[in-house]
Amino acid sequence: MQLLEQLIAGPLRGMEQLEQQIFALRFAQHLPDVERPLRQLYAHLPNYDAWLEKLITLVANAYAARPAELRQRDLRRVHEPDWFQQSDMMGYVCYPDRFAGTLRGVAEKIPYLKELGITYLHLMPLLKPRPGASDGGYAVMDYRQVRDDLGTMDDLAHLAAQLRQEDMSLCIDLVCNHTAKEHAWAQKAQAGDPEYQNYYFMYPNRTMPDQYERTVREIFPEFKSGSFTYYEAFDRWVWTTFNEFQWDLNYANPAVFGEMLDIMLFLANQGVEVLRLDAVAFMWKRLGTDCENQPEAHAILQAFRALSRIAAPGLLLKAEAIVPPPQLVPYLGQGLAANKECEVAYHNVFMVMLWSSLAEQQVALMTHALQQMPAIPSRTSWLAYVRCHDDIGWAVTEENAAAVGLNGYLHRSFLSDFYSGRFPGTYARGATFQFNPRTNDRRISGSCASLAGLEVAMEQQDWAAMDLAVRRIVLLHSLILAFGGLPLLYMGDEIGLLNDDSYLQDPNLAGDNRWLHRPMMDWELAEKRHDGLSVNGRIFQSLRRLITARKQTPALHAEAAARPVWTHNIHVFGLLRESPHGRLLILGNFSDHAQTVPFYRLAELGFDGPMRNKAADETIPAWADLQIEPYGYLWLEKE
Ligand code: OTU
Repeated sequence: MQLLEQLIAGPLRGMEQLEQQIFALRFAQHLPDVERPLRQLYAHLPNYDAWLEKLITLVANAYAARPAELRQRDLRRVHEPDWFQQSDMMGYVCYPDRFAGTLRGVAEKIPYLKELGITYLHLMPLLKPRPGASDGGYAVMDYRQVRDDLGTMDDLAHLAAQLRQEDMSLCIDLVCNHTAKEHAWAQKAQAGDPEYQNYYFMYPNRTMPDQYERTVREIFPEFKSGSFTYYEAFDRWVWTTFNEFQWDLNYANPAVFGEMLDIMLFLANQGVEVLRLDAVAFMWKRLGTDCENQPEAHAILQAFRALSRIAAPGLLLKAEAIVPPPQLVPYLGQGLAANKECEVAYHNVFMVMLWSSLAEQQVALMTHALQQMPAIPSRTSWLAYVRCHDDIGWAVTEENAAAVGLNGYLHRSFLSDFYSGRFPGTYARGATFQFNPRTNDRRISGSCASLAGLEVAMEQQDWAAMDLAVRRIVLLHSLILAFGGLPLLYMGDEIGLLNDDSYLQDPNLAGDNRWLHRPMMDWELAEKRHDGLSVNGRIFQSLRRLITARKQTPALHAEAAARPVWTHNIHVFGLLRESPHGRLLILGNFSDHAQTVPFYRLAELGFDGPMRNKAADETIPAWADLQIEPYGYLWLEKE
């Protein structure tokens, strides 16, 4: 407690007594959760106690610097901790430049977002990237500056305030696993400063890199082979998991942890409410392992959370870990850390299964795979999404495939063939990303609409095919909206934007076909959104109706478990939601033919008699078998 007195006499000196007391309260409340992971990470180091004091002082400084309006919002969040789990939450993800030119431009588009019912805006990487190729901004050279052409840090804070006015929360990326090699730390390391060389993993020869490379995965095998890069200028091998210009940070060095925490709190004080922590699985390296999902990576996140709760408890942490379910779920906290790690995480498996079911027109694999997912802590939530800026990697395990009579390897191959347009008769148009000849792994790029068949249908002027493509797009979204987590709509999908190959003209982008599905927002096309007879208007209006329906369905609160159920029709996916707010049966027909769910099965699940279909706001007198149109969907609630 001596430290607390020092803080009150120091950084918190100018604050009102009540504000100081609030700090003291949070400090006492979160200290055990701060100390547990930090001891695990750094207690063996000399000067650990002095370092910890400095760290807490940093937190106190951030608290003192936090604008009053944000401190008030913190209180609101603490009083309503489930705000991000509620059914009125709706996310939108876009590149600020591609959506609206600049941050000021984004502010001008707030009415458009409101029209869609958006309450959460994720702006793709916007902190100052290295010049030239920057992996879409995931190579940051300054975390305290905004990308020049987008605006300034003040513009960002202003935009956050404008969004708050409209009850929208701002999310941005924090690329915490690596920096650009142009970052000031990396520059000092290159100049030979041993203090900063210890911010990264640098080796004088191949001894260690060779040992590590025996067990680590290659993430971008087409961009470069191996996880290390040799630099002649300073004669070192540097750990570069992703691109050559992205240097992995060394969190075994407590200075790195402190720097990143300071940056987090700085961004939170600009009004950022959610930080998407990039590539968190890779934050700790251990010889003899794949260097992913190590216990220490979790400890880092837990410590980030507990410390940020003291200064800015309104801040949420979002884990970006595209890893198998048993490794993924712990990012939401497990055991002692349940509810005490990240609040939200991407549900990659659900996304993959949506596309898998669509290609197969069958739902056995999705039903089984989702049934295998461990439960998540009550105060956390999945992010449910159809598409994002990245490729789709076929996260289908051998076990799950085998359980439903499929061969995992062949099924993954089929999916790659189907979505790259190679499979005979496929409607999809996409591209292969990062072919790995050693595993035959082929990930897929392509926009939602193009993968769902809209591009081919438009080219062929085939109206029936266009209709089916629209139905597929809406079906997938109806499921992410009803899943119960926080749904994320990816920019342009609401108007069916197609693949865009203009990236091939830009030498900084041409080598990375993920840009195929990162188009410029087409505002002219968006004008058609009210024209229900146009393809684009049909998609927009269907999604908007569904978003409205979601907001009016409190049973979609994320706290309730969603359990996949067999519908006794192999083409129809069923999801049962049991919530204190009510029971819902979500149905989705993945086939291009009408399907029937037998009455006896509905009755078994407790869904017989008059029901409300919340997705279309209609009453269904289900005393007989239920007919579902091609790619149709229902959100059933008993009257
Ligand atoms: C993330 O993705 C970003 O979403 C990508 O856009 C970046 O290129 C990358 O990090 C580097 O910053 O490999 O294919 O398992 O968890 O971290 C996407 C790897 C990726 C993923 C993820 C990575």
